[in-house]
Amino acid sequence: SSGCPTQPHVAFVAFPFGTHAAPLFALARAVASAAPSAAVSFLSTARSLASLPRAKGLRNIRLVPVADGRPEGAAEVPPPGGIEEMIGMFLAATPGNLREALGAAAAGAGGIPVGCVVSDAFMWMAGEVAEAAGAPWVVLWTGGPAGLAAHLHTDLLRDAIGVGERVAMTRFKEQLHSIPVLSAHRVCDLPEGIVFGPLDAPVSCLVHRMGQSLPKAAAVLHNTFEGLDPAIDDHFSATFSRSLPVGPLHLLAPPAHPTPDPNHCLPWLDRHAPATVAYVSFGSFMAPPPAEMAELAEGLEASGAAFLWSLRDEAMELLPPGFSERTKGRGLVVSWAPQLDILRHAAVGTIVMHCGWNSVVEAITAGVPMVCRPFFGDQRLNARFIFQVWEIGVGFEDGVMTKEGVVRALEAVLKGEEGKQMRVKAGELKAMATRAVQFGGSSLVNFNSFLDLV
Ligand code: U2F
Repeated sequence: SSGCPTQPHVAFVAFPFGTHAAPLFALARAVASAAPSAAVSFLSTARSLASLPRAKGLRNIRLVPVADGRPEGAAEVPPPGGIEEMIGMFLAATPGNLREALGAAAAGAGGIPVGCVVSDAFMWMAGEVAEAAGAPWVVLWTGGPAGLAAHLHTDLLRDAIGVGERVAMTRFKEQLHSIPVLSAHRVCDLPEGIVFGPLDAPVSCLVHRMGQSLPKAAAVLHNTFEGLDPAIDDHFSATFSRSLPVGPLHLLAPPAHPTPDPNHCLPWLDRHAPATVAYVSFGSFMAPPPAEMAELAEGLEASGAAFLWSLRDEAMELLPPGFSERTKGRGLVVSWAPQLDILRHAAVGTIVMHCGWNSVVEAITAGVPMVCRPFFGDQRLNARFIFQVWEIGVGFEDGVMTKEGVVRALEAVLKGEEGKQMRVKAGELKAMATRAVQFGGSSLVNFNSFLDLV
């Protein structure tokens, strides 16, 4: 109709905790560069926006702060309840803060109203805000596909298994037959907050509500690629209006700048033979409990393998006394590492990890076998895919790291016949992932469908 603005305006709404905003920002950058005439607004809290890499060279992307729900002036000191309390305060401020930020986004874009809202899947309330504004709602799920399946079917799982520690414990080893796409998985693999753990915690309620809301979204995007798990692909296609795997996002929208390497990890790797180094990383905010840290350190030492360990500063003091001196030369411990570049380096033979989905996708696309020590959320489900279904990694007996377990795992992936097989299989998945983002590949085709939609 006359007076209707022709310039499209897409607003991205992040879940501003952990690494959630990063893959959504990669998607926003991809939209901004594929559609230079579109206005793109990226909404997150000021703290989260500050942690993002700059989208240099993209003039059509604007960062829009969302109120974090904390009292004025409290911004710099973390509350006593830590991240959980911050999440609680942020959620309490929704959806008002989102509505306000969408208004600010429209004003910032010269009055062009937001025509489409793309949110992190956690932000189900963005769907209601979008609906009220008459805009379609699209979501990005950043975790592993199995985790999404579990959240979609929380009610069914609760009926089939029962809830509470005792019920769940007695059925821990049972396979999840009630959800056919998860039949290789077990009750104990489920994220906490579904049948065991804090069912009423804010994040548990959030993801439960998310599972109920996602079928209403115009499309659900995933940071994965078609063919990685065909049964789950089909299940999501049947469940969602549109199910669009567009990953690996780090290949679809590569970082705009080379990642800095202040700790000189890459030159260090250059000095090692192909596929000999164990890279150790538990993601952005996870450190194993102190006793297990010590076991891991002893295992790395006893294995004789070269290792590169990304370990947050606060956790350094948990290393056994004299560890650094004794492993000097074959071990490098740094507080942050350019993980993508490291995984792609020929010297890296394995990653010892928590199975956070971003790292899993990064390791798959580098063809690197994994040693899995999952902790929470979707991580145990991801791990079972890795060592049981895709056979590109190993886990630990009883799920915890011991010195002997670490030695055995490294031996298997770095030196054994088993490790060679894993490398071959990981290489096949790597090829599949690479094809998906090339011309005519499924992720690129899906990304273009998404562009049409927004
Ligand atoms: C949560 O996972 P995390 O954010 O803890 O872990 P990852 O998904 O593995 O993402 C970590 C990212 O940080 C990068 C790494 C990944 O992109 O390359 N990184 C790095 O560059 N250098 C380092 O030294 C260490 C990490 C959650 F805990 C999981 O359960 C979810 O699956 C995940 C996705 O929703 O989010």
